[in-house]
Amino acid sequence: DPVKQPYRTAFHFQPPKNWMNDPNGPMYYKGIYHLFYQYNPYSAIWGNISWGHSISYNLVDWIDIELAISPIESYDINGCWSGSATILAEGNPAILYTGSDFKNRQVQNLAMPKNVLDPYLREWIKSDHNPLMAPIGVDPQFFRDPTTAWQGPDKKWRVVVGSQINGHGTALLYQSDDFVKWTRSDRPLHFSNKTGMWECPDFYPVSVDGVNGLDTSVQGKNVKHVLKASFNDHDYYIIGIYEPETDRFSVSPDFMDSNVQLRYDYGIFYASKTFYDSAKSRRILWAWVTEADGKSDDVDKGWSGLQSIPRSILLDKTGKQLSQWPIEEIEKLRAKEVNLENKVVEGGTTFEIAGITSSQADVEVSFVLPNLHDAELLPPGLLDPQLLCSKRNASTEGVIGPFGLLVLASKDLIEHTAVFFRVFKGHGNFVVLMCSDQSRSSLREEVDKSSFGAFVDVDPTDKISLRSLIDHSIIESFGGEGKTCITARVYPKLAIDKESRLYVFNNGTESITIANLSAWSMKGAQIFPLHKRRKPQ
Ligand code: DQQ
Repeated sequence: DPVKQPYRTAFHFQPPKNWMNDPNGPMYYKGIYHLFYQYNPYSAIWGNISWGHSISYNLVDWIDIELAISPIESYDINGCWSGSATILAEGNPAILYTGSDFKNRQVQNLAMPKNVLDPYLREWIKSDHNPLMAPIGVDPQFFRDPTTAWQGPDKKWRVVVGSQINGHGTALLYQSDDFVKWTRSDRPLHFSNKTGMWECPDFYPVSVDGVNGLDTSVQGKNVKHVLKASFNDHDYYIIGIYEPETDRFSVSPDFMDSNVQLRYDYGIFYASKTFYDSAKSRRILWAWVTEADGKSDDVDKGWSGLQSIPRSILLDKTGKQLSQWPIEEIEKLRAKEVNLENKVVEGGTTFEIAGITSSQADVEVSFVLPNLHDAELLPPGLLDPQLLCSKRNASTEGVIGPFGLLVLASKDLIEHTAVFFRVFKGHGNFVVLMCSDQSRSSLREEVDKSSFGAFVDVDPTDKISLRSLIDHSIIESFGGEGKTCITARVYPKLAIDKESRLYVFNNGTESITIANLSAWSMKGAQIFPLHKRRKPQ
């Protein structure tokens, strides 16, 4: 009932009810996409962690099927925690996951499909050899989340397990000939004394000059490698060169090295995982998007947690960062469209984009800016973009901006979330700030309304683009064609369903021009358990 469940999403993946966290073991197998996820089958709070399982032909519509892995063995009785799938050399999938064992120690386990001919992969058999990796010489509380494995030129499998050594983030490296007997390398793949424990590491190649994603074992000249780790509530990544002969991974800058921390997303986005989609030669990123509402509200609404829209991920042309874009399949949900072209938005004005279902929408807009010579100076001492976004929020007048969208807005704008840009003069260059300002997103008090922000590495004398996917209680925004992404959760009281509106605003003194704006109503994806599928007509 949409009236009782104003925050349930229409095209973001969520199970029918209960708690969900990390995406696990995403893969493409025999024409079907699989998504597993950390799931509590009994309630809307974390616990009894099992692997939920959903399958899809298009990454948009999902059939939720039976649990794939449940905590019933001595080596996973306290939870079947995160892990990854690997397609083995003969084409069969295998899952490595963390078990919290009968003594609450973290161990790594293997599960294989009962029947590799079943494209749904409904039943999974845990290996008789479990646990395959025990926390010997590592703290048993900090030993989890195996990656997808890759093969070196010596045909040995390698896998990384997240850990901490002396309190610092570590990617432990294991090797195996047969995927069952694993030996830890003396040297971890990577270590950083500037962070704590690394959860859900991910390690994969990206192409330096191509437009395709790469399978996890690809190595070579035109390839760089990405290491992602989840810590401090965020997913950070570094880019480097991996030598499979020596298993050395060299990076510059390292995690926390420079004042620009690379993150997949500067909003709410955690414990992410990528996989290689061999059907479309792309690498796809999934992440858990938590609630920003009180725990008791989660229990009342009966569910907690979303998955992001799957994103195609590539090395950006600069080679210095990644860029992300919602998978093209999501565009099949676009329905009614409204368009604008070459529209001047004068300073201090706001206008509505009417005619679409604004609570469930996809908006793409590109802005052309005026001469930037009067742009404000980057305020000294305010170099942290998130802080800058909360100190100079959407209602703080500027020169070039703030300009952008007001989404999930009530008629009188009492409630709205502002997704916007501001352009500053830096040291000999212009600096583009992107913000998602939730401070006025809801009249409800208990909601976390922190602002998010990050810089966008684009030239503002060119166009600046923004895309926002709006789905009732989530706004995923992509600035500069996916160079900077910000995901927010919001819980409006007034701006729900048909009461929700979309506006463009410019709170700078200078006019800006909308080169193009397209906004679409989005149809709902079909996300159902198997027994609730609609019969074909
Ligand atoms: N969630 C899992 C762990 C992982 C954490 C447990 C990250 O395996 O480290 O549900 O959100």
